[in-house]
Amino acid sequence: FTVNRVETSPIEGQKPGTSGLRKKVKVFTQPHYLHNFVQSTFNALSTENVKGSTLVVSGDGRYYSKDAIQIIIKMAAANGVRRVWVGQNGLLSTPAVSAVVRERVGADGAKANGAFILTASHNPGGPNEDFGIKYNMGNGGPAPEGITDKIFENTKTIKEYFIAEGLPDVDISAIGISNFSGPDGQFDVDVFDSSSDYVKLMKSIFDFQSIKKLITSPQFSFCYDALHGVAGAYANRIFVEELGAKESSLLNCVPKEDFGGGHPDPNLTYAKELVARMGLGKNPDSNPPEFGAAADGDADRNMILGKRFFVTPSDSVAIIAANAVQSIPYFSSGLKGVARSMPTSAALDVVAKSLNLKFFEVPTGWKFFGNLMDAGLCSVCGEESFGTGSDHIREKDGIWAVLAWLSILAHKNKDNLNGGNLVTVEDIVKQHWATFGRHYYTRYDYENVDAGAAKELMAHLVKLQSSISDVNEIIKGIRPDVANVASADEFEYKDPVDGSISKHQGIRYLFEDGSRLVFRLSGTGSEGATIRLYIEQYEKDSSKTGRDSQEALAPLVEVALKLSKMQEFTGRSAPTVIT
Ligand code: VG1
Ligand code: CO
Repeated sequence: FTVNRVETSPIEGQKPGTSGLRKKVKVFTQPHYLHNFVQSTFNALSTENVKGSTLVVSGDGRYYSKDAIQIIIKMAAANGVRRVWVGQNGLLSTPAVSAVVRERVGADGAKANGAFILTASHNPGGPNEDFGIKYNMGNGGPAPEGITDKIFENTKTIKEYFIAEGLPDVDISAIGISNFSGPDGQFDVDVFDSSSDYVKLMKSIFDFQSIKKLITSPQFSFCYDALHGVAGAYANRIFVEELGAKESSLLNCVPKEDFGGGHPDPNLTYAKELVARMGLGKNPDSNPPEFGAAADGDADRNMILGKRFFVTPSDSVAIIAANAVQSIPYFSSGLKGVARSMPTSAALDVVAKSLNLKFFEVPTGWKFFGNLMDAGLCSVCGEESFGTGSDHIREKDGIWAVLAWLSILAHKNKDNLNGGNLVTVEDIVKQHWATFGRHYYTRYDYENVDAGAAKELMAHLVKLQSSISDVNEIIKGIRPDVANVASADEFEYKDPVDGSISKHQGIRYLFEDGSRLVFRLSGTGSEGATIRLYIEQYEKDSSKTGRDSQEALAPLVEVALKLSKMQEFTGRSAPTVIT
Protein backbone atom coordinates (compact mmCIF):
# COMPACT_ATOMS: atom_id res chain seq x y z
CA PHE A 1 0.00 0.00 0.00
CA THR A 2 0.94 3.62 -0.29
CA VAL A 3 0.24 6.51 2.09
CA ASN A 4 -2.35 9.02 1.10
CA ARG A 5 -2.25 12.47 2.72
CA VAL A 6 -5.80 13.85 2.88
CA GLU A 7 -6.51 17.52 3.49
CA THR A 8 -9.11 18.18 6.16
CA SER A 9 -10.30 20.93 8.45
CA PRO A 10 -11.35 20.99 12.12
CA ILE A 11 -14.81 19.75 13.06
CA GLU A 12 -16.41 21.21 16.14
CA GLY A 13 -17.34 19.26 19.25
CA GLN A 14 -14.73 16.50 19.31
CA LYS A 15 -14.02 16.88 23.01
CA PRO A 16 -13.69 13.49 24.74
CA GLY A 17 -16.05 13.22 27.73
CA THR A 18 -15.92 11.10 30.88
CA SER A 19 -15.00 8.10 28.77
CA GLY A 20 -14.12 9.03 25.20
CA LEU A 21 -15.96 10.72 22.33
CA ARG A 22 -19.62 9.68 22.06
CA LYS A 23 -21.94 10.96 19.37
CA LYS A 24 -24.83 9.87 17.20
CA VAL A 25 -23.78 7.50 14.39
CA LYS A 26 -24.97 10.18 11.95
CA VAL A 27 -22.36 12.55 13.38
CA PHE A 28 -19.59 9.95 13.19
CA THR A 29 -20.34 9.09 9.57
CA GLN A 30 -19.93 12.68 8.35
CA PRO A 31 -16.95 12.98 5.99
CA HIS A 32 -13.60 13.10 7.87
CA TYR A 33 -15.25 12.96 11.32
CA LEU A 34 -13.76 9.68 12.58
CA HIS A 35 -10.56 10.29 10.59
CA ASN A 36 -9.96 13.67 12.24
CA PHE A 37 -10.35 12.20 15.70
CA VAL A 38 -8.09 9.22 15.03
CA GLN A 39 -5.36 11.38 13.48
CA SER A 40 -5.64 13.86 16.36
CA THR A 41 -5.09 10.95 18.72
CA PHE A 42 -2.02 9.67 16.86
CA ASN A 43 -0.68 13.23 16.88
CA ALA A 44 -1.19 13.45 20.65
CA LEU A 45 0.86 10.32 21.37
CA SER A 46 4.61 10.07 21.67
CA THR A 47 6.33 8.74 18.52
CA GLU A 48 7.18 5.34 19.98
CA ASN A 49 3.50 4.74 20.63
CA VAL A 50 2.77 5.21 16.93
CA LYS A 51 5.77 4.35 14.74
CA GLY A 52 6.49 0.65 14.87
CA SER A 53 3.89 0.17 17.61
CA THR A 54 1.23 -2.44 18.32
CA LEU A 55 -2.34 -1.15 18.50
CA VAL A 56 -5.48 -2.95 19.67
CA VAL A 57 -8.70 -1.96 17.87
CA SER A 58 -12.05 -3.47 18.87
CA GLY A 59 -15.19 -2.79 20.82
CA ASP A 60 -18.70 -3.76 21.81
CA GLY A 61 -19.72 -4.51 18.21
CA ARG A 62 -22.29 -1.74 17.96
CA TYR A 63 -23.49 -0.42 14.61
CA TYR A 64 -20.69 1.27 12.56
CA SER A 65 -17.93 -0.65 14.42
CA LYS A 66 -17.01 -2.80 11.43
CA ASP A 67 -16.57 0.21 9.12
CA ALA A 68 -14.70 2.12 11.80
CA ILE A 69 -12.27 -0.77 12.36
CA GLN A 70 -11.35 -0.87 8.63
CA ILE A 71 -10.79 2.90 8.63
CA ILE A 72 -8.61 2.77 11.75
CA ILE A 73 -6.57 -0.15 10.37
CA LYS A 74 -5.83 1.88 7.23
CA MET A 75 -4.95 5.01 9.20
CA ALA A 76 -2.76 3.02 11.58
CA ALA A 77 -0.87 1.54 8.63
CA ALA A 78 -0.38 4.97 7.09
CA ASN A 79 0.86 6.43 10.39
CA GLY A 80 3.58 3.81 10.74
CA VAL A 81 1.93 1.45 13.23
CA ARG A 82 3.60 -1.98 12.89
CA ARG A 83 0.63 -4.21 13.75
CA VAL A 84 -3.03 -3.97 14.67
CA TRP A 85 -4.68 -6.54 16.90
CA VAL A 86 -8.41 -7.09 16.40
CA GLY A 87 -10.72 -9.36 18.41
CA GLN A 88 -12.64 -11.75 16.18
CA ASN A 89 -15.56 -9.90 14.53
CA GLY A 90 -14.19 -6.72 16.11
CA LEU A 91 -15.50 -7.80 19.50
CA LEU A 92 -13.64 -7.13 22.73
CA SER A 93 -15.27 -5.95 25.93
CA THR A 94 -13.70 -2.86 27.49
CA PRO A 95 -12.19 -4.94 30.33
CA ALA A 96 -10.94 -7.49 27.80
CA VAL A 97 -9.18 -4.72 25.84
CA SER A 98 -7.48 -3.67 29.05
CA ALA A 99 -6.49 -7.29 29.73
CA VAL A 100 -5.21 -7.76 26.17
CA VAL A 101 -3.10 -4.59 26.35
CA ARG A 102 -1.57 -5.72 29.63
CA GLU A 103 -1.26 -9.47 29.11
CA ARG A 104 -1.32 -10.57 25.49
CA VAL A 105 1.92 -11.49 23.77
CA GLY A 106 1.71 -11.70 19.97
CA ALA A 107 3.08 -14.52 17.83
CA ASP A 108 6.22 -12.42 17.27
CA GLY A 109 6.61 -11.56 20.98
CA ALA A 110 4.98 -8.15 20.59
CA LYS A 111 3.13 -6.33 23.39
CA ALA A 112 0.48 -3.67 22.82
CA ASN A 113 1.27 0.03 23.18
CA GLY A 114 -2.34 1.16 23.33
CA ALA A 115 -5.87 0.62 22.09
CA PHE A 116 -8.82 2.24 20.40
CA ILE A 117 -12.00 1.01 22.09
CA LEU A 118 -15.08 1.42 19.95
CA THR A 119 -18.08 1.77 22.22
CA ALA A 120 -20.62 4.18 23.60
CA SER A 121 -20.97 1.84 26.57
CA HIS A 122 -24.49 1.90 28.01
CA ASN A 123 -25.89 4.21 25.31
CA PRO A 124 -28.21 2.57 22.73
CA GLY A 125 -26.77 1.54 19.36
CA GLY A 126 -28.01 1.42 15.76
CA PRO A 127 -28.10 3.76 12.76
CA ASN A 128 -30.00 6.42 14.72
CA GLU A 129 -28.24 5.91 18.03
CA ASP A 130 -24.74 6.31 19.46
CA PHE A 131 -21.22 5.37 18.50
CA GLY A 132 -18.09 6.10 20.49
CA ILE A 133 -14.32 5.87 20.50
CA LYS A 134 -11.70 6.21 23.18
CA TYR A 135 -7.97 5.65 23.45
CA ASN A 136 -6.38 3.55 26.20
CA MET A 137 -2.71 3.68 27.12
CA GLY A 138 -0.04 1.02 27.50
CA ASN A 139 -1.13 0.31 31.09
CA GLY A 140 -4.52 -0.74 29.71
CA GLY A 141 -6.32 2.27 31.20
CA PRO A 142 -8.16 5.23 29.66
CA ALA A 143 -5.93 8.07 28.46
CA PRO A 144 -5.45 10.61 31.27
CA GLU A 145 -6.75 14.17 30.95
CA GLY A 146 -3.35 15.41 29.78
CA ILE A 147 -3.71 13.27 26.66
CA THR A 148 -7.44 13.75 26.07
CA ASP A 149 -6.95 17.54 26.32
CA LYS A 150 -4.18 17.31 23.74
CA ILE A 151 -6.38 15.22 21.43
CA PHE A 152 -9.10 17.86 21.70
CA GLU A 153 -6.61 20.67 20.97
CA ASN A 154 -5.43 18.74 17.91
CA THR A 155 -9.00 18.35 16.62
CA LYS A 156 -9.27 22.15 16.62
CA THR A 157 -6.25 22.70 14.38
CA ILE A 158 -6.07 19.56 12.23
CA LYS A 159 -5.23 20.12 8.56
CA GLU A 160 -4.39 16.65 7.27
CA TYR A 161 -4.68 12.97 8.00
CA PHE A 162 -2.94 9.89 6.62
CA ILE A 163 -4.63 6.78 5.29
CA ALA A 164 -3.32 3.73 3.44
CA GLU A 165 -4.27 3.34 -0.19
CA GLY A 166 -4.23 -0.07 -1.79
CA LEU A 167 -4.65 -1.85 1.54
CA PRO A 168 -7.67 -4.15 1.17
CA ASP A 169 -10.35 -4.52 3.87
CA VAL A 170 -9.24 -7.22 6.29
CA ASP A 171 -11.58 -10.13 7.02
CA ILE A 172 -12.05 -9.68 10.77
CA SER A 173 -14.34 -12.69 11.08
CA ALA A 174 -11.47 -15.14 10.55
CA ILE A 175 -8.74 -15.71 13.14
CA GLY A 176 -5.25 -15.34 11.71
CA ILE A 177 -2.53 -12.88 10.77
CA SER A 178 -2.52 -10.99 7.46
CA ASN A 179 0.72 -9.38 6.27
CA PHE A 180 1.00 -6.31 4.10
CA SER A 181 3.85 -4.17 3.03
CA GLY A 182 3.98 -0.39 2.88
CA PRO A 183 6.51 2.42 2.72
CA ASP A 184 7.68 1.75 6.32
CA GLY A 185 8.01 -2.00 5.75
CA GLN A 186 5.76 -4.76 6.99
CA PHE A 187 2.32 -4.19 8.48
CA ASP A 188 0.25 -6.96 10.09
CA VAL A 189 -3.33 -7.37 11.16
CA ASP A 190 -3.74 -10.09 13.79
CA VAL A 191 -7.33 -11.28 14.34
CA PHE A 192 -7.54 -13.32 17.54
CA ASP A 193 -10.08 -15.03 19.79
CA SER A 194 -11.99 -12.39 21.78
CA SER A 195 -12.28 -14.30 25.02
CA SER A 196 -9.21 -16.49 25.64
CA ASP A 197 -6.87 -13.85 27.15
CA TYR A 198 -9.65 -12.57 29.38
CA VAL A 199 -10.79 -16.02 30.50
CA LYS A 200 -7.21 -16.94 31.34
CA LEU A 201 -6.89 -13.82 33.48
CA MET A 202 -10.15 -14.55 35.34
CA LYS A 203 -8.98 -18.09 36.06
CA SER A 204 -5.79 -16.72 37.59
CA ILE A 205 -7.77 -14.45 39.94
CA PHE A 206 -10.68 -16.60 41.14
CA ASP A 207 -11.07 -20.15 42.38
CA PHE A 208 -13.19 -21.50 39.52
CA GLN A 209 -13.55 -24.92 41.21
CA SER A 210 -15.29 -23.52 44.26
CA ILE A 211 -17.51 -21.24 42.16
CA LYS A 212 -18.44 -24.24 40.02
CA LYS A 213 -19.43 -26.18 43.14
CA LEU A 214 -21.79 -23.36 44.06
CA ILE A 215 -23.29 -22.91 40.58
CA THR A 216 -23.89 -26.62 40.02
CA SER A 217 -25.32 -27.19 43.49
CA PRO A 218 -29.08 -27.92 43.39
CA GLN A 219 -29.60 -25.30 46.11
CA PHE A 220 -28.28 -22.50 43.95
CA SER A 221 -29.69 -20.92 40.79
CA PHE A 222 -28.14 -18.33 38.54
CA CYS A 223 -28.95 -16.05 35.65
CA TYR A 224 -26.98 -13.53 33.61
CA ASP A 225 -28.26 -10.89 31.18
CA ALA A 226 -25.82 -9.35 28.67
CA LEU A 227 -28.54 -7.02 27.31
CA HIS A 228 -27.29 -8.04 23.83
CA GLY A 229 -23.95 -6.40 24.55
CA VAL A 230 -20.45 -7.78 24.14
CA ALA A 231 -20.59 -9.56 27.53
CA GLY A 232 -22.44 -12.25 25.60
CA ALA A 233 -19.16 -13.16 23.89
CA TYR A 234 -17.74 -14.11 27.32
CA ALA A 235 -20.77 -15.34 29.23
CA ASN A 236 -21.12 -18.71 27.55
CA ARG A 237 -17.40 -19.47 27.83
CA ILE A 238 -17.17 -18.50 31.49
CA PHE A 239 -20.52 -19.26 33.08
CA VAL A 240 -21.59 -22.27 31.03
CA GLU A 241 -18.41 -23.96 29.78
CA GLU A 242 -16.12 -23.22 32.72
CA LEU A 243 -18.52 -22.91 35.65
CA GLY A 244 -21.26 -25.34 34.69
CA ALA A 245 -24.26 -22.99 34.56
CA LYS A 246 -27.21 -24.10 32.43
CA GLU A 247 -27.44 -22.52 29.00
CA SER A 248 -30.94 -21.38 29.90
CA SER A 249 -29.43 -19.18 32.60
CA LEU A 250 -28.07 -16.80 29.93
CA LEU A 251 -30.40 -14.03 28.74
CA ASN A 252 -29.73 -11.82 25.70
CA CYS A 253 -26.21 -13.18 25.34
CA VAL A 254 -25.93 -12.86 21.56
CA PRO A 255 -24.18 -9.53 20.84
CA LYS A 256 -26.22 -7.36 18.49
CA GLU A 257 -25.33 -4.18 16.61
CA ASP A 258 -28.39 -2.44 18.03
CA PHE A 259 -28.59 -4.32 21.35
CA GLY A 260 -31.96 -5.66 20.24
CA GLY A 261 -33.31 -2.10 20.16
CA GLY A 262 -32.82 -1.77 23.91
CA HIS A 263 -30.83 0.45 26.20
CA PRO A 264 -27.83 -1.70 27.27
CA ASP A 265 -27.65 -0.20 30.73
CA PRO A 266 -27.78 -2.62 33.67
CA ASN A 267 -30.07 -0.88 36.13
CA LEU A 268 -33.57 -1.40 37.49
CA THR A 269 -35.13 0.71 34.73
CA TYR A 270 -33.46 -0.71 31.61
CA ALA A 271 -32.72 -4.34 32.52
CA LYS A 272 -36.45 -5.09 32.75
CA GLU A 273 -36.33 -8.76 31.74
CA LEU A 274 -33.72 -9.67 34.34
CA VAL A 275 -35.44 -7.56 36.98
CA ALA A 276 -38.72 -9.46 36.42
CA ARG A 277 -36.92 -12.79 36.39
CA MET A 278 -35.38 -11.94 39.76
CA GLY A 279 -38.84 -11.35 41.20
CA LEU A 280 -38.69 -7.53 41.20
CA GLY A 281 -40.45 -4.70 39.36
CA LYS A 282 -43.62 -5.10 37.33
CA ASN A 283 -44.85 -8.65 36.55
CA PRO A 284 -42.25 -10.36 38.75
CA ASP A 285 -41.56 -14.07 38.25
CA SER A 286 -42.93 -16.21 41.03
CA ASN A 287 -39.89 -18.47 41.37
CA PRO A 288 -36.78 -16.32 40.91
CA PRO A 289 -33.20 -17.63 40.96
CA GLU A 290 -30.87 -17.01 43.90
CA PHE A 291 -28.51 -14.79 41.94
CA GLY A 292 -28.83 -12.57 38.87
CA ALA A 293 -26.55 -10.10 37.15
CA ALA A 294 -26.45 -7.90 34.08
CA ALA A 295 -23.84 -6.03 32.04
CA ASP A 296 -23.84 -2.93 29.86
CA GLY A 297 -23.00 -2.76 26.14
CA ASP A 298 -19.21 -2.93 26.58
CA ALA A 299 -19.41 -5.19 29.66
CA ASP A 300 -17.55 -2.95 32.07
CA ARG A 301 -20.65 -2.36 34.22
CA ASN A 302 -22.53 -4.80 36.38
CA MET A 303 -25.79 -4.99 38.29
CA ILE A 304 -25.99 -7.56 41.08
CA LEU A 305 -29.35 -8.91 42.21
CA GLY A 306 -30.38 -11.51 44.73
CA LYS A 307 -33.76 -13.20 44.84
CA ARG A 308 -36.18 -10.22 45.02
CA PHE A 309 -33.26 -8.09 46.16
CA PHE A 310 -31.23 -5.25 44.60
CA VAL A 311 -27.64 -4.57 45.66
CA THR A 312 -26.68 -0.92 45.22
CA PRO A 313 -23.33 -0.57 43.44
CA SER A 314 -22.02 1.49 46.36
CA ASP A 315 -22.80 -1.36 48.75
CA SER A 316 -21.44 -3.88 46.27
CA VAL A 317 -17.91 -2.45 46.20
CA ALA A 318 -17.91 -2.13 49.99
CA ILE A 319 -19.01 -5.73 50.43
CA ILE A 320 -16.46 -7.01 47.92
CA ALA A 321 -13.72 -5.07 49.74
CA ALA A 322 -14.84 -6.42 53.12
CA ASN A 323 -14.79 -10.04 51.88
CA ALA A 324 -12.06 -10.07 49.22
CA VAL A 325 -9.19 -11.44 51.28
CA GLN A 326 -11.12 -14.49 52.52
CA SER A 327 -13.00 -15.23 49.28
CA ILE A 328 -10.76 -14.37 46.32
CA PRO A 329 -7.31 -15.99 45.89
CA TYR A 330 -5.92 -12.93 44.02
CA PHE A 331 -6.36 -10.86 47.21
CA SER A 332 -5.31 -13.49 49.74
CA SER A 333 -2.25 -11.53 50.83
CA GLY A 334 -4.31 -8.41 51.57
CA LEU A 335 -5.63 -5.27 49.89
CA LYS A 336 -3.24 -2.43 49.02
CA GLY A 337 -6.01 0.12 49.40
CA VAL A 338 -9.49 0.94 48.17
CA ALA A 339 -11.00 3.83 46.24
CA ARG A 340 -14.36 5.16 45.12
CA SER A 341 -15.59 7.99 42.93
CA MET A 342 -16.82 11.06 44.79
CA PRO A 343 -20.57 10.55 44.22
CA THR A 344 -20.37 6.89 45.31
CA SER A 345 -21.70 6.34 48.84
CA ALA A 346 -19.39 6.25 51.82
CA ALA A 347 -20.11 2.56 52.51
CA LEU A 348 -16.59 1.79 51.29
CA ASP A 349 -15.10 4.43 53.61
CA VAL A 350 -16.50 2.61 56.63
CA VAL A 351 -14.97 -0.69 55.49
CA ALA A 352 -11.62 0.99 54.79
CA LYS A 353 -11.59 2.49 58.26
CA SER A 354 -12.48 -0.73 60.00
CA LEU A 355 -9.92 -2.78 58.04
CA ASN A 356 -7.35 0.00 58.31
CA LEU A 357 -6.92 0.28 54.54
CA LYS A 358 -5.61 3.18 52.47
CA PHE A 359 -8.60 5.02 51.04
CA PHE A 360 -9.04 7.44 48.11
CA GLU A 361 -11.94 9.52 46.78
CA VAL A 362 -11.52 10.42 43.10
CA PRO A 363 -13.63 12.24 40.50
CA THR A 364 -16.15 10.34 38.38
CA GLY A 365 -14.61 8.22 35.61
CA TRP A 366 -12.31 5.23 35.73
CA LYS A 367 -9.19 7.05 34.50
CA PHE A 368 -8.53 8.43 37.98
CA PHE A 369 -8.16 4.98 39.55
CA GLY A 370 -5.38 3.96 37.15
CA ASN A 371 -2.64 6.15 38.65
CA LEU A 372 -3.39 4.82 42.14
CA MET A 373 -3.21 1.24 40.89
CA ASP A 374 -0.03 1.79 38.90
CA ALA A 375 1.52 3.19 42.09
CA GLY A 376 0.42 0.12 44.08
CA LEU A 377 -1.99 2.10 46.26
CA CYS A 378 -5.32 0.54 45.36
CA SER A 379 -6.64 -3.00 44.90
CA VAL A 380 -10.44 -2.65 44.78
CA CYS A 381 -12.47 0.31 43.58
CA GLY A 382 -15.92 1.22 42.41
CA GLU A 383 -18.44 3.78 41.27
CA GLU A 384 -22.12 4.16 42.10
CA SER A 385 -22.85 3.90 38.36
CA PHE A 386 -22.62 0.10 38.37
CA GLY A 387 -18.85 0.06 37.91
CA THR A 388 -16.69 -2.19 40.06
CA GLY A 389 -13.18 -3.46 39.56
CA SER A 390 -9.68 -4.08 40.76
CA ASP A 391 -6.04 -3.67 39.84
CA HIS A 392 -6.07 -6.82 37.69
CA ILE A 393 -6.72 -4.40 34.80
CA ARG A 394 -7.24 -0.64 34.41
CA GLU A 395 -10.95 -0.58 33.52
CA LYS A 396 -14.02 -1.48 35.49
CA ASP A 397 -15.02 -5.05 34.87
CA GLY A 398 -18.59 -6.35 34.79
CA ILE A 399 -17.87 -10.08 34.69
CA TRP A 400 -15.13 -9.73 37.32
CA ALA A 401 -17.73 -8.21 39.68
CA VAL A 402 -20.07 -11.15 39.10
CA LEU A 403 -17.25 -13.61 39.76
CA ALA A 404 -16.33 -11.66 42.91
CA TRP A 405 -19.90 -12.00 44.20
CA LEU A 406 -20.03 -15.67 43.28
CA SER A 407 -16.73 -16.14 45.14
CA ILE A 408 -18.16 -14.50 48.26
CA LEU A 409 -21.28 -16.68 48.02
CA ALA A 410 -19.16 -19.79 47.44
CA HIS A 411 -17.00 -18.97 50.45
CA LYS A 412 -19.93 -18.26 52.79
CA ASN A 413 -21.68 -21.45 51.64
CA LYS A 414 -18.76 -23.80 51.47
CA ASP A 415 -20.21 -25.96 54.25
CA ASN A 416 -23.86 -25.52 53.26
CA LEU A 417 -23.99 -27.02 49.79
CA ASN A 418 -25.06 -30.46 50.96
CA GLY A 419 -28.51 -29.46 52.07
CA GLY A 420 -27.77 -26.75 54.67
CA ASN A 421 -29.39 -23.32 54.59
CA LEU A 422 -27.98 -21.21 51.79
CA VAL A 423 -26.52 -17.83 52.79
CA THR A 424 -28.18 -15.59 50.20
CA VAL A 425 -27.20 -12.30 48.56
CA GLU A 426 -29.77 -10.59 50.77
CA ASP A 427 -28.28 -12.21 53.90
CA ILE A 428 -24.80 -11.00 52.97
CA VAL A 429 -25.95 -7.43 52.40
CA LYS A 430 -28.05 -7.29 55.57
CA GLN A 431 -25.21 -8.75 57.60
CA HIS A 432 -22.95 -6.06 56.14
CA TRP A 433 -25.38 -3.32 57.18
CA ALA A 434 -25.62 -4.80 60.66
CA THR A 435 -21.84 -4.63 60.99
CA PHE A 436 -21.01 -1.36 59.23
CA GLY A 437 -24.29 0.56 59.16
CA ARG A 438 -26.24 1.32 55.99
CA HIS A 439 -25.84 4.13 53.48
CA TYR A 440 -29.27 4.76 52.02
CA TYR A 441 -28.57 5.85 48.50
CA THR A 442 -30.34 6.85 45.33
CA ARG A 443 -29.50 8.62 42.09
CA TYR A 444 -31.92 10.69 40.02
CA ASP A 445 -31.03 11.23 36.36
CA TYR A 446 -32.65 13.95 34.26
CA GLU A 447 -31.62 12.86 30.78
CA ASN A 448 -31.50 15.06 27.72
CA VAL A 449 -32.57 18.33 29.32
CA ASP A 450 -31.85 21.66 27.71
CA ALA A 451 -28.10 22.30 28.03
CA GLY A 452 -28.55 26.00 28.88
CA ALA A 453 -31.08 25.21 31.60
CA ALA A 454 -28.77 22.58 33.10
CA LYS A 455 -25.91 25.08 33.25
CA GLU A 456 -28.14 27.66 34.94
CA LEU A 457 -29.22 25.12 37.55
CA MET A 458 -25.61 24.30 38.32
CA ALA A 459 -24.67 27.98 38.49
CA HIS A 460 -27.56 28.56 40.89
CA LEU A 461 -26.30 25.76 43.16
CA VAL A 462 -22.75 27.13 43.17
CA LYS A 463 -24.00 30.60 44.01
CA LEU A 464 -26.00 29.25 46.96
CA GLN A 465 -22.81 27.79 48.38
CA SER A 466 -21.47 31.25 49.23
CA SER A 467 -23.70 31.38 52.31
CA ILE A 468 -24.25 28.17 54.26
CA SER A 469 -26.49 29.94 56.78
CA ASP A 470 -28.81 31.07 53.97
CA VAL A 471 -28.87 27.49 52.65
CA ASN A 472 -29.84 26.24 56.10
CA GLU A 473 -32.56 28.89 56.30
CA ILE A 474 -34.00 27.61 53.01
CA ILE A 475 -33.78 23.98 54.12
CA LYS A 476 -35.55 24.74 57.42
CA GLY A 477 -38.42 26.12 55.34
CA ILE A 478 -38.58 22.98 53.21
CA ARG A 479 -38.02 20.17 55.75
CA PRO A 480 -37.25 21.10 59.37
CA ASP A 481 -36.52 17.39 60.03
CA VAL A 482 -33.45 17.40 57.77
CA ALA A 483 -30.04 18.06 59.35
CA ASN A 484 -28.07 21.26 58.76
CA VAL A 485 -25.59 21.61 55.95
CA ALA A 486 -22.10 21.69 57.45
CA SER A 487 -20.19 22.62 54.31
CA ALA A 488 -20.65 22.92 50.57
CA ASP A 489 -18.20 23.10 47.68
CA GLU A 490 -17.28 21.99 44.20
CA PHE A 491 -15.23 18.82 44.38
CA GLU A 492 -11.61 19.26 43.38
CA TYR A 493 -9.09 16.43 43.15
CA LYS A 494 -5.35 16.48 43.42
CA ASP A 495 -3.90 13.23 42.11
CA PRO A 496 -1.64 11.95 44.91
CA VAL A 497 0.68 10.31 42.38
CA ASP A 498 1.29 12.93 39.68
CA GLY A 499 -0.04 16.01 41.48
CA SER A 500 -2.40 16.94 38.63
CA ILE A 501 -5.51 18.86 39.65
CA SER A 502 -9.04 18.31 38.34
CA LYS A 503 -11.52 21.07 39.18
CA HIS A 504 -15.33 21.38 39.03
CA GLN A 505 -15.94 17.67 39.56
CA GLY A 506 -19.40 18.02 41.07
CA ILE A 507 -21.30 20.24 43.48
CA ARG A 508 -21.50 18.92 47.02
CA TYR A 509 -23.69 19.71 50.01
CA LEU A 510 -22.40 17.89 53.08
CA PHE A 511 -24.77 17.63 56.06
CA GLU A 512 -23.94 17.48 59.76
CA ASP A 513 -25.30 13.92 60.07
CA GLY A 514 -23.10 12.66 57.22
CA SER A 515 -25.81 12.91 54.57
CA ARG A 516 -24.77 14.23 51.17
CA LEU A 517 -26.33 15.79 48.11
CA VAL A 518 -24.22 15.84 44.96
CA PHE A 519 -25.07 17.41 41.61
CA ARG A 520 -23.13 16.77 38.40
CA LEU A 521 -23.54 17.10 34.68
CA SER A 522 -22.96 13.88 32.78
CA GLY A 523 -19.95 13.67 30.49
CA THR A 524 -21.10 10.65 28.49
CA GLY A 525 -24.32 11.81 26.80
CA SER A 526 -24.54 12.52 23.09
CA GLU A 527 -27.24 15.20 23.04
CA GLY A 528 -28.58 17.85 25.40
CA ALA A 529 -27.43 17.60 28.99
CA THR A 530 -28.02 15.04 31.69
CA ILE A 531 -28.21 16.21 35.30
CA ARG A 532 -27.32 13.64 37.90
CA LEU A 533 -28.44 14.09 41.48
CA TYR A 534 -26.94 11.75 44.08
CA ILE A 535 -28.61 11.43 47.49
CA GLU A 536 -27.12 9.65 50.47
CA GLN A 537 -27.89 9.21 54.14
CA TYR A 538 -26.04 7.14 56.72
CA GLU A 539 -27.83 4.99 59.32
CA LYS A 540 -25.71 3.39 62.00
CA ASP A 541 -28.51 2.04 64.19
CA SER A 542 -28.92 -1.57 63.05
CA SER A 543 -32.61 -1.55 64.04
CA LYS A 544 -33.19 1.11 61.36
CA THR A 545 -31.25 -0.32 58.41
CA GLY A 546 -34.18 -2.28 56.94
CA ARG A 547 -36.26 0.61 55.59
CA ASP A 548 -37.32 1.12 52.00
CA SER A 549 -34.66 3.38 50.56
CA GLN A 550 -36.92 5.79 48.61
CA GLU A 551 -38.99 6.24 51.76
CA ALA A 552 -35.95 6.76 53.98
CA LEU A 553 -34.53 9.32 51.57
CA ALA A 554 -37.78 11.19 50.84
CA PRO A 555 -37.00 14.22 53.05
CA LEU A 556 -33.54 14.70 51.52
CA VAL A 557 -34.93 14.26 48.01
CA GLU A 558 -37.48 16.96 48.67
CA VAL A 559 -34.74 19.28 49.90
CA ALA A 560 -32.57 18.53 46.86
CA LEU A 561 -35.33 19.21 44.35
CA LYS A 562 -36.49 22.44 45.97
CA LEU A 563 -33.03 23.76 46.77
CA SER A 564 -31.91 23.24 43.18
CA LYS A 565 -35.23 24.48 41.72
CA MET A 566 -35.12 21.40 39.52
CA GLN A 567 -38.59 21.77 38.06
CA GLU A 568 -38.24 25.52 37.55
CA PHE A 569 -35.00 25.17 35.59
CA THR A 570 -35.66 21.97 33.65
CA GLY A 571 -39.44 21.81 33.36
CA ARG A 572 -39.23 18.22 34.58
CA SER A 573 -41.48 17.05 37.38
CA ALA A 574 -39.74 13.66 37.60
CA PRO A 575 -36.39 12.14 36.67
CA THR A 576 -35.94 9.88 33.63
CA VAL A 577 -34.22 7.17 35.61
CA ILE A 578 -34.03 6.44 39.34
CA THR A 579 -31.45 3.97 40.58
C1 VG1 B 1 -21.00 7.86 33.62
C2 VG1 B 1 -20.92 7.44 35.07
C3 VG1 B 1 -19.47 7.26 35.47
C4 VG1 B 1 -18.79 6.26 34.51
C5 VG1 B 1 -18.96 6.73 33.08
C6 VG1 B 1 -18.41 5.75 32.08
O1 VG1 B 1 -20.38 9.11 33.46
O2 VG1 B 1 -21.55 8.38 35.92
O3 VG1 B 1 -19.40 6.83 36.81
O4 VG1 B 1 -17.43 6.15 34.81
O5 VG1 B 1 -20.35 6.91 32.80
O6 VG1 B 1 -19.02 4.52 32.21
P1 VG1 B 1 -21.19 10.49 33.40
O7 VG1 B 1 -20.17 11.54 33.12
O8 VG1 B 1 -22.22 10.33 32.33
O9 VG1 B 1 -21.85 10.64 34.73
V1 VG1 B 1 -19.26 3.61 30.81
O10 VG1 B 1 -19.81 2.08 31.27
O11 VG1 B 1 -20.24 4.62 29.98
O12 VG1 B 1 -17.75 3.52 30.14
CO1 CO C 1 -19.64 0.66 29.87
